[in-house]
Amino acid sequence: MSSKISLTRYLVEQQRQEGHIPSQLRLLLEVVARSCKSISHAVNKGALGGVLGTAETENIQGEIQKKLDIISNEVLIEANEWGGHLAAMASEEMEGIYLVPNRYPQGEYLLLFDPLDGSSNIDVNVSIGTIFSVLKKPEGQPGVTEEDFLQAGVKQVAAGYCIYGPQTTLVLTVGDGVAMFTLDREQGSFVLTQENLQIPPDTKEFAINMSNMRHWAPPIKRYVDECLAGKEGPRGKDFNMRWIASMVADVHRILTRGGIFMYPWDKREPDKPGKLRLLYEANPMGWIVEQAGGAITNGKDRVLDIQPSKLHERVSVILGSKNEVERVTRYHAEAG
Ligand code: AHM
Ligand code: MG
Repeated sequence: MSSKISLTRYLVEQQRQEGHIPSQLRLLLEVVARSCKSISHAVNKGALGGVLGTAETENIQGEIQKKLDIISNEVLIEANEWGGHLAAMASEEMEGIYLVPNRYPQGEYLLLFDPLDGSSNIDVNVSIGTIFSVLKKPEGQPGVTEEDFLQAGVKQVAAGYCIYGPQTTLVLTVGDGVAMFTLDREQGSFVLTQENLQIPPDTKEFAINMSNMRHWAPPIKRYVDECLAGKEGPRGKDFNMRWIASMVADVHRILTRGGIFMYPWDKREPDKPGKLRLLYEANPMGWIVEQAGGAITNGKDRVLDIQPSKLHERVSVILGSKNEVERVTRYHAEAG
């Protein structure tokens, strides 16, 4: 790339040329990016910033919160509440929705986020990230309710994640392909490093937590068994396996070089559809993957078509290289 294009310039040009980024949305995305920069600084400081370890609290899902989970949540709320671009926010770390206080102007967007995904990797210096999704507040009535957030993934107007790894990288879609920005620490700005990311339709790499194998449903077991059988098996090729246990990092790898990621339903918690959250994790990641030519299903249906019935709804996730996702989905159909 001859001249550096900052995130700000990219968004301004998108707004000008394509017209699909209204100015409130542009401001929103800039503020989210700025929040990610702050979170990145906190993550980088680690033990020196006193940010590692566990807080004394549990979130709504009954999970013990890490200090950085709480810090990241606060950073996103404080940065976004006053700009006039939002009506309300919802977070994996908060039980109910967060209304923009009356003292600030109300905007027309809703922001949803998993402030720090991959909590189990925080203290061990492995990549973690922030995932976000933007919806339009339904028109017609004043005020915002939880109902307003219960929109299918196809209704998203922007989605992205920021990965805090060896580099801090922001990946974004507004429905016109996927762009990647790398944080230039000296300049303090995100710089466009790749446009039009594409996930190859075929792959030889899968990502799943294999320790849960004995709990899986037969179609997942069948798919993974066939991968493990390698060249001698029905697939006729060897597969590699990777599991980082941060969805952002596992999906980022797939966006970079293809692959399939699965966190399927399993028998450990038979009444829950899966572990990952539909609104904060599956929908934004799913839209990014689709925008890059990949696919996402819950084994049966396209995840982005699911009508959510509650804020913290969970879902089974199979995403990545299109032909592999279709194969796993077909195995579910064949199993009846
Ligand atoms: P979190 O949002 O509490 O961090 O949980 C979600 C994470 C995903 O990033 C990752 O794919 C999964 O949980 C890892 O789960 P496991 O520890 O069961 O392998
Ligand atoms: Mg998460």
